[in-house]
Amino acid sequence: MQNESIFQYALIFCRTARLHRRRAGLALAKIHRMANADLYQPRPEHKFSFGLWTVANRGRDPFGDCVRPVLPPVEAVKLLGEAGAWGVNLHDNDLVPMDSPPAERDRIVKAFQAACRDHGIVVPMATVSLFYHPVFRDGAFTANDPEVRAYALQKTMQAMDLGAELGARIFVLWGGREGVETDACRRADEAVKRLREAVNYLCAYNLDKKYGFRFALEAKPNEPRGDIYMATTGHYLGFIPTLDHPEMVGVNPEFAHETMAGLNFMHGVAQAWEAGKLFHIDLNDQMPGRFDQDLRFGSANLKAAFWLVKFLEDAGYDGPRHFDAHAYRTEDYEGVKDFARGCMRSYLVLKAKAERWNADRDIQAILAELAAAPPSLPATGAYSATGAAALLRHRFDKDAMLKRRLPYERLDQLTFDLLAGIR
Ligand code: GCO
Ligand code: MN
Ligand code: MN
Repeated sequence: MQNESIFQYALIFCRTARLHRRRAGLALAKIHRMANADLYQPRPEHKFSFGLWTVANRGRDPFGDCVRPVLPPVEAVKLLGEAGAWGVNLHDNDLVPMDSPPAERDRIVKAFQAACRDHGIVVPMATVSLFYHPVFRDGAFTANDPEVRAYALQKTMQAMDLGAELGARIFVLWGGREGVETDACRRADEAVKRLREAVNYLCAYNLDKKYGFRFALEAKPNEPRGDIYMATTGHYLGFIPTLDHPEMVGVNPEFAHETMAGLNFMHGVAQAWEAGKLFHIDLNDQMPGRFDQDLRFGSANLKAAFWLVKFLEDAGYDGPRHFDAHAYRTEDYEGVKDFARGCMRSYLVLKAKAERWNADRDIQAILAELAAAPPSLPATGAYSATGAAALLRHRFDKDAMLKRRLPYERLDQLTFDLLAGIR
């Protein structure tokens, strides 16, 4: 009898304990979920920004008309505020229609500034449309018509005035029309000279007006032109040191653009960073070999997006993380909000994964092994005559060198497992 009641008591105890364990487990999972939700929640310090032209994109393409109604700039700012973004960027004519009378311009700007204040949104970057109006059909700064070139300068100076008024400190120049369908139209080095002249002029205007802009030049290989002169970020990195004020000018690499050119985007970003020239960045996604897709960040090339985020975070890049992408043509504006939230969320998920990667013992052990050097190896950091003599004397044991393992297969699989969420 006594044994039975002890047994029953034990049974009840076990059941209660199980229940508690389950409850504790559920509570833990909830805490975990909440912590993660917070981790993936965009905050101002993440500096997530979107172009007005991205969330207000109406889904028109060369084959089909708009699928979404006009989204006025103040509405776009509201949408971004609700989605949790930090900043909004704009072309001059995203906000102020071309040739608006001054009073109308000022009214539009005031209303926009009020919307930014209401929704806690800043304007970190401004740019200029030198591609939309048909007058730029042969380019802007590189056009053959000197009147078009002068007009492009005037339009850019006015866009700088607007950007400065809105508090922007970065000015992006994207020469989408600076290119050719036929090289019969001009010498390609003449185009480089014209571009240099224009950027020099704008730098001088920046100094004259004391705007304090940093220019960020954005490359693209093609689209809308058959070929665009400054095809890659690397082209611009070669061009910048030839300017009158190279310190004032950097780059704005875009994921889609380098991917369209078949390049490794992160490598271009890393070179720009290393040169102190990563003034801005355009994040989106793109399948290689396709038209310019401007997909949601991280949606097409998960691994490439991971290496990029890891690079930016490890390097300590603290500029804006700008999404130059747009929602699928199938979406309404609720879907556009999902798109904007998705860009930021994916970045933050990959940022958390990068932290995990850096803390992973197995990964770190492999990296440490890879970096190890034999103590007898002569130093080659800086040249000296004695150091060079020691290096010339040194006998390299190539057999031993070949025996050192390079476990990149394992390293990559560990990365895959980590990204797939099973590590
Ligand atoms: C594109 C470009 C543009 C520029 C923008 C800023 O492929 O259309 O990426 O979106 O980034 O014009 O200058
Ligand atoms: Mn683009
Ligand atoms: Mn861009």
